[in-house]
Amino acid sequence: MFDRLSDKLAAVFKKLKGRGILNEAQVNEALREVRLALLEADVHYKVTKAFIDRVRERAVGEEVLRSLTPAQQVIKIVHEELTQLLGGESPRLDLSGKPPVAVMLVGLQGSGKTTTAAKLARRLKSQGRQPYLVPADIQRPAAIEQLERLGGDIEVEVYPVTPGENPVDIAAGAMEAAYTAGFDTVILDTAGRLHIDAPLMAELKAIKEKVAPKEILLVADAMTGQDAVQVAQKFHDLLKLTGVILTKMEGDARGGAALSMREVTGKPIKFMGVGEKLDALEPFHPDRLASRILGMGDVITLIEKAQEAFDVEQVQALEKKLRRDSFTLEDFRDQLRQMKKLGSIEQLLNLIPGLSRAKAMRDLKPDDRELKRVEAMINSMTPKERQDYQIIGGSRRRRIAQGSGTTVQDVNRLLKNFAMTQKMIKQMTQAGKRGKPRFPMKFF
Ligand SMILES: Nc1nc2c(ncn2[C@@H]2O[C@H](COP(=O)(O)OP(=O)(O)OP(=O)(O)O)[C@@H](O)[C@H]2O)c(=O)[nH]1
Ligand SMILES: [Mg+2]
Repeated sequence: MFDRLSDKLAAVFKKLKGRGILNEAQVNEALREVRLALLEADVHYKVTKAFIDRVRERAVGEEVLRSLTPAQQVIKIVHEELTQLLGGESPRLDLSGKPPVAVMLVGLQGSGKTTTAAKLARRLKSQGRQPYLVPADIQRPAAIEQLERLGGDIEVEVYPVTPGENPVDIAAGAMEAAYTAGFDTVILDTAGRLHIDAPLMAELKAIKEKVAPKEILLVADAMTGQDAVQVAQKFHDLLKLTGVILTKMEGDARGGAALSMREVTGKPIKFMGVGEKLDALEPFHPDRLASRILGMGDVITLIEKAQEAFDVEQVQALEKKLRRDSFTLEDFRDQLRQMKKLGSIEQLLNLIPGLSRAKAMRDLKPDDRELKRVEAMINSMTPKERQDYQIIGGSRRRRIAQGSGTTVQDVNRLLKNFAMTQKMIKQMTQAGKRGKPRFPMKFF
């Protein structure tokens, strides 16, 4: 995400840091380079200019230049202003009021509305709400099926459209149905067009008037840069948006859309889509994204991801086992499963400060096939073997290999790795007992 912009800014600040004491001309020179980097990332030129002016005003002050760490101060100011530019506070969805509350998703064709509707439903469901998905899109024959399939994947009910129903009737009918069935959040997926046109807008307006959605969110493709901002402006003029969801942020979106959106439209970005899978939706946190852009990493998101993936009780149980020195192959398998849930290592590396620039590390993708093989081998063991791997001799190894479709060498390797892990854990927990900070065992 925003790799080029990050690289450019890193280079500017590296030069700045190398200088020690700074004068005004040097700060101005650095800001000129920051300006170019932003323009190249497709940030709106007016937004860029206003941003640089704000940073300059603060950065060339006496206090900064005469401080002992002027470069650090300048970076801090850029971080703060970037956070402001991205919207300052982390926005929330407003779902207050008498249920069912409607959330309406609008946007151009292919921007990700239907996928985002399902992602949002999944998220709200995990927060204890009862979402209801509504396909208010009869433009594409397959649109309804697509939402039904996605709803099936996340076990969220989808409003059954009666053939011939128009989108306004669908929206109204769905609100009724939600009320009767006790769903508290109605997520309306609407039709997209290649361009904003009058019939599309009239249809969306009619839906809005009919169901009075609490949130009207524009779903915009971050890859389209400035166009996304223009589109937002137009939708806002006609519909009065309450916020924006930027999709496809994980790719090589240059950043222009995210960085210009708030300043140009005045509307907050509430979420960002970071992949095609239904769990790839992140709340938009301006300060964290600013940190990521400046290569400072995003530790908070990392911790949240870990907490989501790791079952706290399971971790506590595991910790107890480690203390008692009884970490078995079964626990090892559980750990592997949790690792799989955590997502790709590549994604995680980007969140760790200092590591985000270590490009080489990004090739370190976890090999899903290898994880599966290991799991298969452990599954092929008897409970007794899993409790005590030392009893696994030659003939047992052959049986396990056969049962799991692997080779004896694979089994040998697994047992060797496991023995090493066990030893490592022992050292770690002993260090812990002596009062040294313990290594976060979740990540071995
Ligand atoms: N990489 C990536 N792909 C996404 C993201 N969100 C959506 N997509 C993909 O974008 C494509 C279009 O998504 P849809 O949800 O069908 O878009 P839509 O706005 O409903 O499209 P129409 O209904 O035709 O207007 C699909 O292939 C999605 O998988 C995202 O955050 N990242
Ligand atoms: Mg759609």
